[in-house]
Order: sequence, then C-alpha cells, then structure tokens
Amino acid sequence: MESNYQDRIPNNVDLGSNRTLQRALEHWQPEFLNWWHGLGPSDFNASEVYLRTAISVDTKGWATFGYVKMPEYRWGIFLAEPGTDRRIGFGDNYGQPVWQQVPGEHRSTLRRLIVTQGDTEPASVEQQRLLGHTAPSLYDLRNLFQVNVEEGRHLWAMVYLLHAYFGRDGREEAEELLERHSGDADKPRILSTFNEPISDWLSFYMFTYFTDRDGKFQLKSLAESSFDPLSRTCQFMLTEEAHHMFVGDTGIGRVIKRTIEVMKELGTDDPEAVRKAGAVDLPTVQRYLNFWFSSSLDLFGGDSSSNAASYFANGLKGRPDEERYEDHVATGQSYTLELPNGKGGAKREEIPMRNAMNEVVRESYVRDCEKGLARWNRLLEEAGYPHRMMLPSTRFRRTVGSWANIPTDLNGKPIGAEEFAARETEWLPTENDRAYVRSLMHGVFERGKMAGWIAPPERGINTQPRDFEYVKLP
Ligand code: BYC
Repeated sequence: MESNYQDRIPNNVDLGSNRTLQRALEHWQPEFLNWWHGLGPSDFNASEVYLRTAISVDTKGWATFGYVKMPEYRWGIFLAEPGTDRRIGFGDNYGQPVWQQVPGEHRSTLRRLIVTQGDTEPASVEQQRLLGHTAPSLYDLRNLFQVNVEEGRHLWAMVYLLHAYFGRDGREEAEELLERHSGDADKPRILSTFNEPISDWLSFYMFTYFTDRDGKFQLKSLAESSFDPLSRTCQFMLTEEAHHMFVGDTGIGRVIKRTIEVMKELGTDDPEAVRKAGAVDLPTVQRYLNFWFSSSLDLFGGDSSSNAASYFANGLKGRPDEERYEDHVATGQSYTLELPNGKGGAKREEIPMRNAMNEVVRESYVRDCEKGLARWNRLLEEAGYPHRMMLPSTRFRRTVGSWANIPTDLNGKPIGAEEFAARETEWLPTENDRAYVRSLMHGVFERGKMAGWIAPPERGINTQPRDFEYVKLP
C-alpha cells in the first residue's frame, strides 16, 4: 500500500482516487483544527515540539521525529497492510471471509462502536488541555503533546471510517464528535472516565497508565473485527498507543522513585514529612491509583452484557488476541460471575460465555495492570520499604455492572454506605490530597531541569539525551 504523505491529508488509503471522500474529509479538516485551537492544548501552539509523526505503516520506518508546531502536525490516515485472505476469527460466521464493506444488518451497531471509540480520543485531549502550563520538565511537556497529537490522529482514524463507510449518518456523527465535550453539562462525552477532569500530572500519569490501557484492550478487541477496515485501522493505532502507556508507567514509577529518595533523605516515611519535603506521599499515590483504576474498569461495560454477546456472535468485536483461545465460537461455554447477594456478601452465578465477554476482557486488563505495580513495588522493595502499591478489588467504587453503587472496601467486601462514607478519605483522593498535589504543579521549562516531586526519566526520547530541548518555547 502506497503512502501519500504529500497529500493535504497524508494517507495510505489512496484518498486521491475518491474525490467525494477526499472533499468531505477536507471539509472536516478545518473543523478539526478549529476544535484543536479551542479545546486542544492551551497556549503552546506556537512552540516547536520534538514530535513523532506517523508517515507509513512500514514496521521499520513508520514514523519520523522532528520539531513541529502542533497545529501543523500532519494528522494522517493509516491502516495496517491488508492480510491475504483474512477470515472471520470468531462468532457465528467463524471462517468466512472478512467484510470490506459494512453489512446492512450491522450498520448501526458498528457505527455506534466506532463513534464510542472515536469519542474518547478528542475527549482525552480536552481533559488534558491545561496540563502544559504545569509540566514538570520539557521532556514531560513533549510527551504530553505527543499523546495529544496522536489522540488527534486516532480521532482522524475513526472519522475516516465514518466518512468512508457510513454515508451521511457517518458524516453527521463525525461532526458530533467535535460537538460533545469532556465534562460538558449538556453534551458530555459518551463514556464516564472521559468526563473526569485531569488537572494535575499525577492524574495524567494514572490516566495514561490505566485508561489508555483500556484503549489498548478495546483496540485489540476491535482489531479482531470482521469489518476489515476497522480491524486494520485499530492495528495501526496500537503501534502509537504503546508510548502513551509507557508515559503513564514510567511517570508513576518516577513519582515513586522520587518519593523513595525523599523518604531516604528524611529517614522517615511519614506522609506529612514527605509532603513538607515537596514529594508525593505513597498513600496519596495509592488513592489516585484507586480512583483511576476503578473508573477505568467501568469502561469495559457490564459484566453480563447482551450487547457484548451480540458483538461477539456477529463478529463485530472479539477478544484481544483471539487466536490464543481454543474455541472461537464460545456457544457451549459458561462463565462464573461473582455477584452481590443483597445480604452483604457475594453469590456465584453461571452465565453464557458470550455474555461474559466484557468480564473476560476486563480480567486480562487487570492482569496487564498488575505488571506496572510489580515494577513499582520492586523499587520499594529494593529501597527496603515495606509499603506496596496494590490494585483494589474490581468491585470497589464501580458505577457500571453488577457491583455498581454497592459500597465495598478495597478488598471488595460489601460494607454499609455509612462505613464507606466514613472511610472514603482513606481510599480515594480527598480535597486536601488534590490541593496538595496541585500545589506541587509548577511548569519547569528550563532545559534538563526537573520538578522536585518526580525523578528524571532513565533515558530520553528517540536516543536523544535527557536534557535535549524537547520543546522550544517561543
Ligand atoms: N460510561 O452492555 P453494556 C481509548 C453504556 S479507551 C458510560 O454494559 P457494552 C482511549 C454502553 O455504551 C477505549 N456508559 O456495555 C483511552 C451501553 O450504552 P448503549 C474506548 C457506559 O455495550 C485513553 C450501556 O451502558 N473504546 O481508546 O457491552 C485516551 C450498556 O452497556 C459505560 C471503546 O470503548 C461507561 N463506562 O460495552 C484516549 C470501544 N460502560 O449502547 C483513548 C467501543 C457502558 O446501550 N465501545 N456504558 O446506549 C464498546 O465496545 C462498548 O461500547 C463498551 C460498553 C465496552 C464501552
């Protein structure tokens, strides 16, 4: 597949040969830029940022690095190479050829899935729009903007599908993707987590660790889709997504590393002392983690879901890495859920496997989240501290699924609403925590300098040194 990088909209979908589609997307482009100027990163549009830009899908050289002003970023449309004779990998139509067009009977469901995916991309940019002002270093500022422009490209990826395959409805949906806004009282973003404010960098790292990881799992599920253009676009999006989770993983690791240094210098792990010394105490890190992990768990949908069953049956959305499973049809199987029993405990209930697909994916997600915790806990262990970061139970603070609005402790034990209210400040960020974390947030824009609450990264970006001028401010 040839890449047309010189076109007004860079692409490898031969956009030039479809004038109507090209014109429709060129019409959407200024609306996107308007949105970027209004709700994208505030104030840094004149800065030269050392950014990675996707230029093709060639695994050896898919991106270039160089200084770019964000509004001049080349947001392109790139789909992974088509497979030869790709077949449907799961569900009732297992083994049949994949679809190059949208089957009429699945049109509205596929559109809904694509719109939901597309909605999260600009939402996250909106959530993060003010963070640039308080970046702990030029390295972090650059990473924030890298994440932001790539979420912009992921929006383009979904808008391309809507325009190319869903006619007028698709074009209308593409417009609405720019009309809903994160946290807006009248037109909020579709999924809950994408309406939460991200007003400090600890939240940003938690979001890129936990919420972008939901993105990874959802994109992997959609990469299995029988609708081949959706599958191929998600495959390529995953290439970029890895860096976003890296930013979260290393960001949280660097916060903990700095806290350990401060605890060592002080000779105490007392949270108040740590705060006085300008670092983030570990209980606060844990409370932020509890907040973002539980919020991100909701993004997988209900644990028993007829939607999920029909996505699977119809081949619209599979399980991540579907080829690892033995049975791709999953009709005769069941899954045991633990549900609240209404008496302060849990009961087990078997449901058909297809209805449990959200839970299956959520489970793999939780295993993946644990890897970061193991790394952060190794830092604590090596430094000789007994404290360990932990993931709360998947029942904790849920607003979607069987455990929605059932108060539990961090271990998932159901408790009374009064007990939850009394202990909430132990478990979730308090106003005081948030105010303290915000008080640490001051932009550090000198080359090679780092805010005092976070350790420097192990290495720079794209083999550049850590003190590279990652952003040239005007
Ligand atoms: N908030 O049958 P149910 C990313 C809705 S992140 C609000 O339980 P289903 C990224 C649900 O839509 C990945 N509403 O769930 C990360 C449904 O509404 P409708 C984004 C929710 O349908 C960082 C109803 O409740 N991609 O890429 O099996 C930065 C009953 O739903 C929520 C996708 O999500 C919630 N948390 O699964 C940038 C993939 N949860 O349809 C980007 C596409 C559920 O009855 N989306 N609902 O009106 C999907 O596959 C599914 O829509 C979901 C829900 C997995 C989200």
